Amino acid sequence: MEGILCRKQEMESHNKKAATRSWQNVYCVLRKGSLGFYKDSKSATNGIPYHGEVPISLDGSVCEVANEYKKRKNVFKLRLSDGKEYLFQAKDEAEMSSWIQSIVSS
Ligand code: I3P
Repeated sequence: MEGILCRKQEMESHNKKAATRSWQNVYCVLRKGSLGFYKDSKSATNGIPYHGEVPISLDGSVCEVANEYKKRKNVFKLRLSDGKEYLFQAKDEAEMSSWIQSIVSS
């Protein structure tokens, strides 16, 4: 699965808040067990990562609706085993659900 999501990093590790906290549109590519970030679909095709970011491993991650986040709609949370935490905003509820389902089962 792939597509544009708006992303905010909340945590850098278990006890450390992320330094860069703004929302950014990123083109997300989900492949077996990993999620890669790109500026757009063309960069994804060319394999040029967003700000040089290495795709994140989804092993041991938790992905669920971010019910506690009230500022935006259709936001889900991804918590990695290393403590990194991201919020992602999808364009609607259906898109949010398919991302969550795909991430959970990847
Ligand atoms: C952040 C930006 C985010 C905001 C975050 C700010 O500032 O305004 O939108 O998160 O608040 O730090 P900057 O663009 O200067 O990095 P929310 O949209 O969730 O409020 P936070 O530090 O309280 O997470």
